[in-house]
Amino acid sequence: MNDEQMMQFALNLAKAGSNQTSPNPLVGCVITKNQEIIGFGAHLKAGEAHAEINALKIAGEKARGATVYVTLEPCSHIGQTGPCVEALIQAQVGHVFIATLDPNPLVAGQGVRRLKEAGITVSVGLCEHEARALNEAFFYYISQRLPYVTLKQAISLDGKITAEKEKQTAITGRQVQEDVHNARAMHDAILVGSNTVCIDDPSLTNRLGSSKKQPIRVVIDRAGNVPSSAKLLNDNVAPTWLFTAKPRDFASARTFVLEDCSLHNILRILADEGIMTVYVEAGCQMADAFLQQRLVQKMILYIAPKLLGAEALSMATKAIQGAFTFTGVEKIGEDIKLTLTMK
Ligand code: AOF
Ligand code: ZN
Repeated sequence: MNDEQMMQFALNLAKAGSNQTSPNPLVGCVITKNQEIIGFGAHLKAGEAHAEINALKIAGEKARGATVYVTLEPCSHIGQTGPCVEALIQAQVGHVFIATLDPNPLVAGQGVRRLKEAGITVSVGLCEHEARALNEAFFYYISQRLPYVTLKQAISLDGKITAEKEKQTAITGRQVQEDVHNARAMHDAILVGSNTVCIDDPSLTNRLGSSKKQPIRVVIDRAGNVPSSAKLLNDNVAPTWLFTAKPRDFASARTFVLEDCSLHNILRILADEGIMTVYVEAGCQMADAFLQQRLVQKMILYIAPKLLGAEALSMATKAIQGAFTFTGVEKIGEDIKLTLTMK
């Protein structure tokens, strides 16, 4: 296998940690000597060993003079685990291929510098595009100190999200529901506004997905409208965090009483709490606010083959042009799933 194939193998290994490393990135590592793989590893969970450490454990003494392929710049800081660069230097590896630099301000080029200082050959940029795509959410989170936000909406053929204000309209079918539950499991938090809780009384849990993972439920309730009887305050299936300007006290929810209840401030607090990805399942108003304030990185639209008509409500109050790029299209049951990223 050539260098690129080795790095591809490391990228595939990284995926072993999918949906379980947050707020850490997915990282894979392969160690070779004389064209033979002598070690490999992945980062599997925040707080646990980094990919390089797992790979070095397998390689042992053989790592001396070996070539290392790692999908992210090895860390140079002491976080929950020790610095990987020091472990690589100690193992006396000869050459390190790095797919992409780590934008974490604690690392950001320092890893490369330390390795070079120790006389190790370093090559950066092999399969960089794939490596960046793999950790899109992490890169956004670590550089912006904001969670990567995915906005989900179910719409009709004529782009409407509900037939009547303050009423829920069932739009898409059962298979979309399964897809949504799987998406919930892939995020750290689900976010809704108080209107959605008051009108739909949703559980916002993952009941139909293939994994058992339950994200945190975040409710923005500025005016303190959410009733204590709400399902998500009583079912104890997943943690519920409530952001409000009015002091409220729910035994079953973590309440953040804020003077500044702006979306940006709430997202900043979520990021500081280690929430890397947020799935917004809000109704008209909240979804529109996220879009108008450019706080969305990805949008998932489920389109149902029905028309709701001129009286129905559309998903944006004001025009937004040139902001999105289509990145995927898929048929799910009777409906269509469109994926878009923010430009
Ligand atoms: C690596 N290899 O496999 C990973 C890295 O708290 P810690 O010690 O786990 O550090 C987390 C940070 O380390 C994370 O934000 C990112 O910058 C880097 N992740 N680095 O060398 C790995 N997962
Ligand atoms: Zn590390």
